[in-house]
Amino acid sequence: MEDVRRFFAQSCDFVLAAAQPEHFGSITVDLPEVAFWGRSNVGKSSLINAITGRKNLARASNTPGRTQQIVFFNMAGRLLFADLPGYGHAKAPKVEVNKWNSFIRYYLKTRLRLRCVILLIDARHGVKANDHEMMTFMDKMAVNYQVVLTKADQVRGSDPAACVAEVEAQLKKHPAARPTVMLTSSEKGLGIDELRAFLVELAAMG
Ligand SMILES: Nc1nc2c(ncn2[C@@H]2O[C@H](COP(=O)(O)OP(=O)(O)OP(=O)(O)O)[C@@H](O)[C@H]2O)c(=O)[nH]1
Ligand SMILES: [Mg+2]
Repeated sequence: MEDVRRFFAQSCDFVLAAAQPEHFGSITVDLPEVAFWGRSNVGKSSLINAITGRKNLARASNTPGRTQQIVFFNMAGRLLFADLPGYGHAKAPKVEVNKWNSFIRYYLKTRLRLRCVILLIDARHGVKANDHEMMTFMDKMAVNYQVVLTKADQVRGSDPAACVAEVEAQLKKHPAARPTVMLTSSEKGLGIDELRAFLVELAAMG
C-alpha cells in the first residue's frame, strides 16, 4: 500500500485536451494508458481528482456534459490518463452525440497502449440501457474495462454491497468486462486506494 501512496504522491500533469482525432498526434509521451468513461455527470473528473489527490486537476462541475474533449494527464511519467466526454446527456443534440460517439470510437481503436477503460456507474442508479450499450461496444472492440461504482456516499435505503453483487451479475453478459466491481466515493475517499492499487498494477505491466 505504501508504494501505491508513493506513486500517487508524484506529480500528475495536464498534457492536452483533444477535441478531434488530429490532436492525438500532438501527444509525445509514450505510456500505458487508462481512460475514464461513463454517463455524463457520473463523477469521472471527480474520481481523477480523488485518485491524484488534486482538487482541481480535472475540472468537475455541476453542468452535465461539461467535459467536451478528451483530456490527457501524465501521471508521474508512468501512466497516461484520459478523461473522456460523458454519454447519455439528455439535452445533447443528436448530431453532437453522433460526433462524440465516433470520436470516442476512434480513440478506443487507435490508442494502442490503452490498457483499460475505467467505466463509471452511479451506485444510486445501477447499470442503465446506455451503459449496457457502451459495454457491448467495448466487448465488440475487445477493449478491457473495469466497472467502478461512484457516489457510494449518496446511496440511500439500499445496501451498497448488494448493488455491487447485482452489477457483477450483469457483467457476466459482457466478455470484455473485468468480473469484479469496485465501490467508490470521491467525496469520502472510499475505494480510492483499491482503485489506485489497480492502476499501479497496470503501470507496472508497462
Ligand atoms: N456526493 C458525491 N458527489 C459526487 C461524487 N463524485 C462526483 N460528485 C458530484 O457529481 C457532479 C459531477 O461530477 P463530475 O466529476 O464533474 O462528473 P463527470 O462525469 O466528470 O461529468 P461530465 O464531465 O460532465 O460528464 C459534481 O457535482 C460532483 O461534485 C461523490 O463521490 N459523491
Ligand atoms: Mg468531467
